[in-house]
Amino acid sequence: MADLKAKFLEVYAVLKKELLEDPAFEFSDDSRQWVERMLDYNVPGGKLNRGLSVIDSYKLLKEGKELTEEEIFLASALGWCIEWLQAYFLVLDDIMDSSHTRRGQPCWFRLPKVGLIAVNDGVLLRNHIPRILKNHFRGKPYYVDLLDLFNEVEFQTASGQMIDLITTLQGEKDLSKYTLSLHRRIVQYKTAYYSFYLPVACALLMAGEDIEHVDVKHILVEMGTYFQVQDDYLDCFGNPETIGKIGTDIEDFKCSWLVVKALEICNGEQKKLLEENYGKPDPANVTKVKALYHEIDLQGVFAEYESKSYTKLTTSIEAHPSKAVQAVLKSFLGKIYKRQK
Ligand code: GPP
Ligand code: MG
Ligand code: MG
Ligand code: MG
Repeated sequence: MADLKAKFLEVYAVLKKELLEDPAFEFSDDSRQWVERMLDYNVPGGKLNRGLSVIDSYKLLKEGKELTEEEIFLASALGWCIEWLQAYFLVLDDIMDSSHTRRGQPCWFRLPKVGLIAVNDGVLLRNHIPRILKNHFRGKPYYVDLLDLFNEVEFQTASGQMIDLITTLQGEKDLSKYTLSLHRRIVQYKTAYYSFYLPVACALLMAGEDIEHVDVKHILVEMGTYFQVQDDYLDCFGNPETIGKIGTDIEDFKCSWLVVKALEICNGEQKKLLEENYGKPDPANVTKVKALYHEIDLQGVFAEYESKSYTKLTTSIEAHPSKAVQAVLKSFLGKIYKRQK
């Protein structure tokens, strides 16, 4: 595994070098330095779970056959395309969420020399993906399907992000619309498709399998939903040192799983406290919301949700007809169950 990660990181260096020598643009020293710094700051510093999953999944689909160097390279390149997509989303998401830190460092747009140049950097990161695909997959029979897959998933994510944002609109701060079904809709689109379906779909395309035929979308979307519930939980209860970011969901009036559950449990008085304090930037308001979350034991509610989700997902996985696909899904679930970051 350590070996695989080292190889994966070597591929990053190759892809970066190609992008910095892209013949479609005449780089000056300044512009090349900017892009290099921007990539190093935003692309490789995460857990790399999504990217590594492509190689992992491809291997499992090949059922133990030794992968060639070329296969490892290509699966890694696809993995990096997902990491690029993630970097693009996060650079922009942090602006939209007014976040301060990411992966243990200031958000890119918070750097004094960067600011709103980060918006264009996001656009550049997004444009790097088809360039990587063109450089390495143009001759492959699944090239068009890959482009189509990335486009579809990006559209779904941006649409999910839109509903995440418009539900918090100022002047319409109304907690009564925050239900589990709204939450599910938001997280399915903003997180599950690109984080869970996309890596497996990439591996399936590379292995020459028909994505629709294999029927894994449903389980992966369920897993992605569980993953975003964890993200919502960690936003409030996680250790910022470990998760590398400071939560902003309460200040941002987000339709987080925590507030949805709190609304289900609260009595009238507690609901009033929530209405008065949720979605305000003042730390005093945030503290009151957090104290209420503790009072109603949301940690316990989450622990129960977590173990129930695990059982449900395991049952769905075991019902899948292919042992190889089961192995892919179990490996995924194993990586995120009870995660602390
Ligand atoms: C995660 O939401 C969702 C995304 C990163 C998708 C962003 C999509 C765009 C089109 C920009 P989040 O805000 O809860 O993530 P985090 O907690 O990591 O900030
Ligand atoms: Mg965010
Ligand atoms: Mg967000
Ligand atoms: Mg979050």
